[in-house]
Amino acid sequence: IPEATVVPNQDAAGHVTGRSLYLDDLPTFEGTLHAKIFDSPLAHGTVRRLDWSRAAQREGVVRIFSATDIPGHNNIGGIFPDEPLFATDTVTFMGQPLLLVVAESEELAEAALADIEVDIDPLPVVTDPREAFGLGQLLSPSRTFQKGDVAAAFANCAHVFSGRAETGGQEHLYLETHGAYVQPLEGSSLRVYSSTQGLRHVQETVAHLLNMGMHQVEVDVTRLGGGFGGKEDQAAMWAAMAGLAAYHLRRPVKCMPHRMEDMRMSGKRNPYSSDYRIGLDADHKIVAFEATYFQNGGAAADLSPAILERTLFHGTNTYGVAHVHLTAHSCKTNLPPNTAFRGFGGPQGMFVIEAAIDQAAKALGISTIELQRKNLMPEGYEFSYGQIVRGCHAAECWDEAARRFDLPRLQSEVETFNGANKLFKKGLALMPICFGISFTNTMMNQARALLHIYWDGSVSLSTGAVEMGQGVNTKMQQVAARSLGIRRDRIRVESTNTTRVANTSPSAASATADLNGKAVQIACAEVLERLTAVARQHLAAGDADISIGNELVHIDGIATELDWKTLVHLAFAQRVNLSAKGHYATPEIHFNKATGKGHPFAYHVYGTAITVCTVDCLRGTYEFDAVQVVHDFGKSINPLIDLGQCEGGLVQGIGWMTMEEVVYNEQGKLLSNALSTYKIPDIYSVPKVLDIHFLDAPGSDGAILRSKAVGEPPLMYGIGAFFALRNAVLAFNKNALVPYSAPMTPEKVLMGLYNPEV
Ligand code: LUZ
Ligand code: MOS
Repeated sequence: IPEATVVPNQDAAGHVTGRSLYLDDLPTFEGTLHAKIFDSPLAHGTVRRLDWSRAAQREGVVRIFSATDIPGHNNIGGIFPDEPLFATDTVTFMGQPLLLVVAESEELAEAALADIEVDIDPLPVVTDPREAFGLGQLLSPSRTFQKGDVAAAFANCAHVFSGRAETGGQEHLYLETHGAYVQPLEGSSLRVYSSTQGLRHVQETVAHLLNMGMHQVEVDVTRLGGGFGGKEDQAAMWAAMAGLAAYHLRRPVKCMPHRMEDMRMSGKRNPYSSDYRIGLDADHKIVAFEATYFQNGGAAADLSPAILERTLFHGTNTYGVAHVHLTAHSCKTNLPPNTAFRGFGGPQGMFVIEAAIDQAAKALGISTIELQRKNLMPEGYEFSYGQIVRGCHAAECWDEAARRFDLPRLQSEVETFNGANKLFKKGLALMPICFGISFTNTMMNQARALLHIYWDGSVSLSTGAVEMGQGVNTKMQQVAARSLGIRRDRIRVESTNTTRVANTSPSAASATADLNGKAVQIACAEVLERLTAVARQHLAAGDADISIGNELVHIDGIATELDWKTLVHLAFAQRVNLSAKGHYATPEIHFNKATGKGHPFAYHVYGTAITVCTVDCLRGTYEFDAVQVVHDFGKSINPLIDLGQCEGGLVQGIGWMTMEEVVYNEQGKLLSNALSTYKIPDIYSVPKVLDIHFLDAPGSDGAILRSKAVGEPPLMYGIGAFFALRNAVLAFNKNALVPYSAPMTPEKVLMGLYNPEV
């Protein structure tokens, strides 16, 4: 990254000095109470008796709330109203809230939980999606995407292979847990400080719970200590809890879980179990692909129906396939409702076709890499959902990666190493990605920005974007500074607040900088038009071209002495409006849910990763030697932030594919319920070499300043880690039985190495 292009994240200094404010750092209001949730100890059952009389008598306990205290709707569900805030007659997952204890301190609230008595008659617990499907337990109608005629195509294929692929859940493990802090305002209104990606859902949930209009609930977010999708929908519960108590008690209430409570009560990435069939012609072109996905949705819909749809959108990843038939079932199980997680069902879908291609290649005795490359989709390819690919960089990323990182040399190094070593084996795999940018629900692709220029020339900027460590505030500041032609430090990016920017879509789908950035551009352009009119008149510039750059007004590109601050003074003196609101809605996108056809994405993001790993064949442990990537950032406006997103995403993807194992027992109890039993990548487990090359590419009109969305796509490079490990195992034991079942933990590697025994 050339130094000239480095714009530091405006949060960097605050983060490293500990001065950045998170939810729990907000100054405490006088009279604040603390709320703790009493949650179900069983995953499924009928509530016979719930007795909190002893707990209510305890010192410091102010009140205990249950479903009967809700004046409005006992619902926190987003897409469907199928999820109660408090369970009443039936509990459907372990960790489901039953009561809320509110006390003078967190410790006192926590102590009172032990005095609550509950009797639950157990009902059968289902944790497996296929079993749930067999019982007809679906969260939403099943969905199908198709094009061509797979049945006929399979009949004519030279080679057909079928199999099963599975991916596990993933704990978000944002550094900052969930939480909300609610302050009663005058009348019955509330201000909600929330750690949420989705302010609108929080606002609506609290309002409807309390039978109020959304105008009586203000939501404010300064920043999150990470979200990763976990706070797209599920932050609403914590706000609803604190909101209910604050509403009744007219005192400020804070509700924040400890890490283990957060892990127990919140949903995770949806695990999937899928069946596939792949058909190739004699030339090894993939002609037909068919898949059935069983999504483990947990006990309520949450975002699972939308996640299910994105699985279908990405079912063929980067590959051109003439005949496609994909069916997906969202299965209802007795687990906490699973939810959005970086990639939003896309990674789960992509893993399946990668498994199918790998199986086909190995059965045919050809290289998986050859088969992948041969089938990369070309420009003009039509996806199963009807969108025609424009600006395709699939093959370009692949070929640039192969050339730049010398793929033949890497391959021969792996072979040489494996020939020379008995107890250590290396594996190599390529992972091409293609990720669609836009919310698949077209309605959500809108955003707004509010711009105030104060008369001293300083600027206040509000958008619907939530800063969660991804650097979006820095990007918003950059966009405004470029648009107005002024220094970045003149611009303050405000907290995200529903009274300044209403009806926000969640900061999600990698689209936050695009949507909000374009709204910023529109707001800036409006004020700029008024300011340049003032400048034109003041400088008697006639119809010459007026612009502002480097804080000075330019006439036909030549700087004048009129500076930004003076210009703003002049405009204010003339009573010119120095504020503007920008509204942006992504043009041209559409999608018909009934036919499964349309043009849902503004554009796609491409890239290819080459992963090399080394497996210790006595112990099953492994290391990643290198992940080398060519990624399509378009014309990055902030290469440093984008590089960080790419590195973080791919490491998170490697974690999902290798060491992160979400384990529930048959009773639906989360066993991987703490950082001692759930392992995420750390500085020791990241690849020794992480080399990310920026493809020289034009970006897209749909992207902010042609700088492509970067949040989610890199996560899917992690899928390469699974296949690299699997290849290393096969290098040790060519007959090893290693199912396409992620995560590939050291235990699974070890079992693969010696099954069957060598
Ligand atoms: N959230 C959502 C998302 O509501 N719709 C989407 O399409 C999406 N995609 C990725 C991540 N979150
Ligand atoms: Mo997300 S999975 O973009 O909240």
